[in-house]
This record gives sequence, structure tokens and C-alpha cells, in this order.
Amino acid sequence: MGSESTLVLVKPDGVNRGIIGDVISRLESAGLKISGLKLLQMDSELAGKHYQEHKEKPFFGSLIEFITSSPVVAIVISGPDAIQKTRTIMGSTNPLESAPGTIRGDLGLTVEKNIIHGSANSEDAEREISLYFKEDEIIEYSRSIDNWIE
Ligand code: D4T
Repeated sequence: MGSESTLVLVKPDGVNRGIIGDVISRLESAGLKISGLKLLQMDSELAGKHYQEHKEKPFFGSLIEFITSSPVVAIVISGPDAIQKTRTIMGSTNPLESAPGTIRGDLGLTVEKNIIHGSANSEDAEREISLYFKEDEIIEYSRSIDNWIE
């Protein structure tokens, strides 16, 4: 159960619906820690890099338009098994198939408007974190509660 980091985005639908706090709160309540945090407007270049694996998919154009349609919140989330833990709290891609209690199951609307992105694996996490954060924007610190979590 090693500590690791993952990249989370609160997507434009989450920002515009005013549920940034709810998303962050669910991750924090599960013991995960914020190591980096920013609001930013993605451009199509960054969006293309982020979603490079989907370049050939039929939904790619619409996905890029959506993700660049308003600011997003980028977060580096850290903790034991942070990648899998975050994916579990997110729920599955399609909110209609996400379990209640997950972010997408409770708050998501469609496969596109599904509130949150979380890195799929450690390789993606490393690549995605470096797309959004410089090294000195990620802060390692310990909280007293970490003794109860790690
Ligand atoms: P992300 O990458 O946002 O955490 O989502 P997932 O890992 O759960 O889902 P994914 O890689 O299969 O899809 C990436 C992203 O594309 C959107 N999408 C997906 C879409 O707009 N239309 C579609 O038909 C699919 C399959 C949603 C998430």
C-alpha cells in the first residue's frame, strides 16, 4: 500500500454546476490529500495532449470542445493507493452505470458530462501530472491525520 499521486480534473460541468467543493470533499473524506491545486482554462493543445489516446475516437472532437468550454480544476491527489482509490470514488465512465455513492453515480449526467477525470494508471498519472503542474507547484507535507490513514 505505497503512497502515490494521481491527476484529477473537475471538468467544466462540475465547475459550472458549483460542485467543485463536493468533489474535493469526497476525495478528502476518503483520506486522500491535496498536493497541488489550480483553476485553469485548457486550450485545444493541452486538451489534445491530455486525451492523446482518444485521438482516433469518434467522440474526440466533441470531447475537446467540451473540456475547453470553461475552466477546469486540476488537482494532484496523493495517498496510499491514490490512483485506484480515486477511480473507485469516481465511479465508472457512464454515470448511468455508476454506483450510487460514487461521484459520477450521484452527480454525473452523461458519458461526456461526467464531472471528474482521474488518471487510469501510474504511467498516465505521471504523464498527466506533468502536463498541469511544475515540480515546485506540488507540495509534499504531512498532516497529523496521516497517522490514521497510512
Ligand atoms: P477519464 O479519462 O475522464 O477519467 O474517463 P475514463 O477513464 O472513465 O473514460 P475513458 O478514458 O474511456 O474516456 C475518456 C473521456 O472521454 C469521454 N467520453 C468517453 C466521451 O465523451 N464519449 C464517449 O463515448 C466515451 C467512451 C469521457 C471520458
